[in-house]
Amino acid sequence: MTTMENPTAHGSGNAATDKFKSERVTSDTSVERASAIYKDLLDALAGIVDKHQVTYDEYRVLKQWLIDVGEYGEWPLWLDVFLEHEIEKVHYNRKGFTGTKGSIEGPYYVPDSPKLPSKCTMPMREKDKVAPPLVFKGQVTDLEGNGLPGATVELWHADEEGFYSQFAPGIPEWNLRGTVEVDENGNFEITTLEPAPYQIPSDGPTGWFIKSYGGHPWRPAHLHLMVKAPGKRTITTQLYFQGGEWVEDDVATAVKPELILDPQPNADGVAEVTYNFVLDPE
Ligand code: MBD
Ligand code: FE
Repeated sequence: MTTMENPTAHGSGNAATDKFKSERVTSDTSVERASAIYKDLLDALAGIVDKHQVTYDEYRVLKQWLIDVGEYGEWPLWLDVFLEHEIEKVHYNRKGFTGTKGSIEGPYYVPDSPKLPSKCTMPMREKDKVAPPLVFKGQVTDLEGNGLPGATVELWHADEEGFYSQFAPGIPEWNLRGTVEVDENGNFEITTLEPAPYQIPSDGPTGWFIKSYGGHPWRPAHLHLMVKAPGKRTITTQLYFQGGEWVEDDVATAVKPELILDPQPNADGVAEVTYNFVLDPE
């Protein structure tokens, strides 16, 4: 593979930025609330400069890095890795959810993935099948345990090399993405692949940032999910794998103990796991 074909920070970052720009972004924040938030933001920045006696050289390096993040299109990546987990915590705490735990969406969700029946195999290439197959099944219910027949389970995840379709070149548009329509009892059974741990692109400003504080760029292997049902609150979450690398040390701080799967071989010797999604009322 040549460098051109590699999903560089520039390529995947710009794809994530373009995707975000195509979404409608508004908030009904009041002027009073905006004023309070901006004041605290500026106070926090001033406090850091004062606490660490930040120099002019350091200030210029910061300015250059901020410009670079924009030019590489990496703001969706940087923000989702370092800030979204805190936003997600506030979101679910404020709304008092008691159903399945959420986790961050990350930069690589694409809406309107092709519909798949309740028992299905995710779209994948022959070459993806070097990864071990995974049977992922369960039921979508309300808080009382009643199956929700109108629910959908949107699933998206990286391939065996850690690449997401539509954000790395040369992958079919909807590879490892789908919207699964549950059956009349809210059940689904999806055959997919066990994803590999994910490395944040390290050849761009987010990667330089991580290196410069002596961190690592890894996320544990994960499945992304968005579960919806009429009249219910949508859950955006991720599922991880027991004992997997980086589960205890996710660069994006997005693992919760309730979201860790422990698949076991089924009668065919294929790793299988059941996970039920419980949705709060709207
Ligand atoms: C990912 O796959 C991801 O899930 C997050 C949160 C950030 C970067 C890449
Ligand atoms: Fe991801």
